[in-house]
Amino acid sequence: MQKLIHELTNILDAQYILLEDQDKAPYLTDWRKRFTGKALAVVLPCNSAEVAQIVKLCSEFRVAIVPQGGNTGFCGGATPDNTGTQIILNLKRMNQIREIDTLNQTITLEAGCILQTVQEKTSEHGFLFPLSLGAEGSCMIGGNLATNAGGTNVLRYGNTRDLCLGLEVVTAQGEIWNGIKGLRKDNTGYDLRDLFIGSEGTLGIITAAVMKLYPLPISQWTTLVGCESIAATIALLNLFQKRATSLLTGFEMMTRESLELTEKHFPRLANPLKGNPPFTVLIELSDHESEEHVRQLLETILEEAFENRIISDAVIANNLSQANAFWQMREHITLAQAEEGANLKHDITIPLSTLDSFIQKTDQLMRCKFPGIRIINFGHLGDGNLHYNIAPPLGSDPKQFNENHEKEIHDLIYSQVERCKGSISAEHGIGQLKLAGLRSHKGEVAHNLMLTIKKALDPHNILNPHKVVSI
Ligand code: FAD
Ligand code: 2HG
Ligand code: ZN
Repeated sequence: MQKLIHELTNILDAQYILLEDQDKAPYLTDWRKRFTGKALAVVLPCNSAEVAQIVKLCSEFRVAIVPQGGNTGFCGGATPDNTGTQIILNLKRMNQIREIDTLNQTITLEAGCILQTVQEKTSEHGFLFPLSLGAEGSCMIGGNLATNAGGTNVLRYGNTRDLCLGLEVVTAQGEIWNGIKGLRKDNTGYDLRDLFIGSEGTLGIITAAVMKLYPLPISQWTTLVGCESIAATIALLNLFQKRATSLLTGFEMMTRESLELTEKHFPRLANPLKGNPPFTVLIELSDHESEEHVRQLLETILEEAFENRIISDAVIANNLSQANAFWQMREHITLAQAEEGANLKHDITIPLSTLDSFIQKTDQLMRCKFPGIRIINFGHLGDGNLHYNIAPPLGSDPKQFNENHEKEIHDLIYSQVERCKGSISAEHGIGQLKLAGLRSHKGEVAHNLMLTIKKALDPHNILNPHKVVSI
């Protein structure tokens, strides 16, 4: 391995090859502190040519590479194993915006650009980059593409995949595939771009991308609404979809238990709705016409919802800071769970038509089998995406509880997901966390096709081995 390290110094300045334990430490543990690994080195290339040379070298030495962006992923995809033989290739130095094309409404940017920086830069040019998620201050575009991240704007603008027009990728052989094109139509054979998106660093290293931009809305209105049942939240969603159509840009659901936990750790973010109703929905409308137009529309729809007894309470944000506070309350549920201690996450999608049945049945089974557990259920209801997370009973030791019950809890919840024809990963991916469950969830045929693709593109298994699929 000394020879590999020596040859790396022919590619990168020594300061960008981290070898000391204290220098490597920040890259070795995931955001949730669920996985910790060891690494031979952490390398920090600054352009695609350097990435390609590193991959070529690692391929010759058969040394595995773990690509890493902001290290905010939830499935341990960016964490190496504990052999100390893998190299972490972090893309944070590749953070240049190459071009903003205002006529084509696209941005060409490098993988290490931080999402929030991209949002800010595009907004300075009068455009919206619609990808938005709680980790936007630290996650990177390459990581977003590699996980096909979702977030809070999916119901209007789609997942990261839907925002991407072109990619530049370093292959497992250390070649650079230049797919940097800003085309909205391109039917020239197999879709390589879509193959790399969502592949979590197992098929190639994304070094740059062309992403779509949209006009900035003139006005946005945010409201919090109380509902007594999940069926009512779905009826409300359908009402907004019908009346507001494409103006509906956010529809997030939070249960009473989720917001109780947020209030416990962040008292300033208590639910402003009286009595913290069983279900609180955060709704956002975005308009390109005028402030009056969207405000009136919102009020009309809420009136109809009150009349039809779909909602029991509503509060409309009066200003930007109140709207931000509503969003913070929503986004702090994850942070409150982290403060509370170890928990079990289930990032699932269920068709809206069976969501009510899923929640009723799963809640009932879970509470009966594990008395005292707290079901921290919230998520992007507009996409049928629940974060059906489980916090251990108050007073119990979270680590011990999870050790004793993790498998049983996952099995119970995922069996209900299968019953309802849902997905065991809506937006966070597979990584190492869900590797074992993928085969049975996808079925033999789909799983074998995935293995075939992995073997064909990465025959020496050097790109993020034992993540997503294991060959
Ligand atoms: P990392 O965590 O560094 O990596 C994730 C995976 O991508 C790994 O498998 C890694 O090997 C691979 N990878 C990274 N960069 C590259 C590259 N350039 N080329 C190839 N492979 C690469 N996710 C959502 O989908 N929706 C949410 O609403 C959401 N909210 C979140 C809120 C919080 C508070 C946190 C902490 C996380 C949240 N996430 C969410 C999860 C996470 O932010 C996303 O998965 C994000 O896309 C990961 O980006 P990253 O740069 O941190 O990637
Ligand atoms: C969100 O929607 C993220 O806030 C995190 O996807 C979900 O904490 C979670 O489980
Ligand atoms: Zn989410």
